[in-house]
Amino acid sequence: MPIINYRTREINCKIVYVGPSLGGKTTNIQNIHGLIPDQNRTKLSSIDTEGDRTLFFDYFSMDLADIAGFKTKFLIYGVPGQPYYRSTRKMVLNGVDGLVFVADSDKSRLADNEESLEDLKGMLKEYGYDYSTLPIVFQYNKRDLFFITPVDEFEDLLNDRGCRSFEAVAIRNQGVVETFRAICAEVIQKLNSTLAQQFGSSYR
Ligand SMILES: Nc1nc2c(ncn2[C@@H]2O[C@H](COP(=O)(O)OP(=O)(O)OP(=O)(O)O)[C@@H](O)[C@H]2O)c(=O)[nH]1
Ligand SMILES: [Mg+2]
Repeated sequence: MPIINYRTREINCKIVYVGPSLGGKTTNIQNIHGLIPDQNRTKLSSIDTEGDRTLFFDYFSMDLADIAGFKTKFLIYGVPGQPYYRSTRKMVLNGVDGLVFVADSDKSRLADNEESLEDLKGMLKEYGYDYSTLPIVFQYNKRDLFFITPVDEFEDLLNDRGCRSFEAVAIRNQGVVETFRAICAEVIQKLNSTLAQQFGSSYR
């Protein structure tokens, strides 16, 4: 549920990149951040990293156009994928409005993808969020590698809800924007129906 501040007429929507460690979450976020004009976004803070591994989280915010007279922002987060950092992941998931699950296509990481999704579902349940209705988009990253999990197998194993999914090579910026657009569209669609419920359909 987005945070709607009626006094300041602001809406904040939180999008969180999740998935196994080294799958490419930070790479996605860096590329998206790089494509947004400076005046429409904050700096990217990749708090506490060790080489390629996020130890705390990645974060920036971007301004959208006004929606129904509310100044609307997207807050973009990337969690640390390493199993050890569960409590940080859970904290970042608090108040999530949309998820991007970045899977690692490297065949040897198949079980890590499944474990990461199970871990995610567990944390959402602990918050009382309904996984079956929360906007989520899947990204099958690292399609440039030689031994990769076929898309059909990923769809069977991970995408049991039949959500939108994209193949990507995030280091080459392929599939990154498409994935981001898809989750933004879903979050905005849900926001519109929330606003319609609160103000009636006349708010548009
Ligand atoms: N071959 C290949 N490597 C990639 C791709 N995307 C990211 N990488 C590399 O994979 C490594 C990990 O990427 P990150 O974006 O840091 O992964 P992460 O999901 O943020 O990892 P954690 O922070 O540990 O959870 C880096 O060396 C990236 O350059 C890709 O599409 N193909
Ligand atoms: Mg990272």
